[in-house]
Amino acid sequence: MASLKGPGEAQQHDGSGLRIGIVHARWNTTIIEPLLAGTKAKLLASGVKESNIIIQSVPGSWELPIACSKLFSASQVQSTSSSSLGAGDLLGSSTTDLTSLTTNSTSTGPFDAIIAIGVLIKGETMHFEYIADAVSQGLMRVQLDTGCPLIFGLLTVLNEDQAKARAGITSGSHNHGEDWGLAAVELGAKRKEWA
Ligand code: DLZ
Repeated sequence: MASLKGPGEAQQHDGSGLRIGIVHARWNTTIIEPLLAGTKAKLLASGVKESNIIIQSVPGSWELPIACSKLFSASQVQSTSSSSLGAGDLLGSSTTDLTSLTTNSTSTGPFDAIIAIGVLIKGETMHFEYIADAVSQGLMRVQLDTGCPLIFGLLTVLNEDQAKARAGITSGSHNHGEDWGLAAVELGAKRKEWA
């Protein structure tokens, strides 16, 4: 029986003309890694070219809103930027920094969607609540300010088991990164229709 949860059946969207940015945090790397892999797998399966997937990393989830904002601006501005967020993604090939975004990248032009990926695991203090709230609000603000769909790939979980169950690591569990990849393609394609 189909699960109550999840985005439901959606029509397939063609990602072949899309340019997608991914910004991921490095905190909780063992969870981030499969989420990133699941995201990328669905982008590629939807026809997004590998050269059109640009991956950036930041230390933690707190940095996701500013990085998404800067990544989008850099993709719009064709002049050379001297800033760098210190890239170093977990999957290798398409990692870039903001300088190469406008100079060396195999694809250019503004992103059709950006996916922000982070994993916040609740600890003993109020840290989790503050970061979860601020990052959620920040990502929504970037999305509305830029008009670029920003996919919310932020897990806010109470413990490591919950995180693993959402990264497809535990047996029978679903990798939420796959949903984020599909959402980016759907919103990227719709954004072109809405333009
Ligand atoms: C400091 C911190 C803590 C305690 N926990 C997490 C977490 O569970 N997930 C995450 O993505 N980042 C965490 N961070 C790091 C902050 O997001 C941020 O990178 C630092 O406070 C530096 O600004």
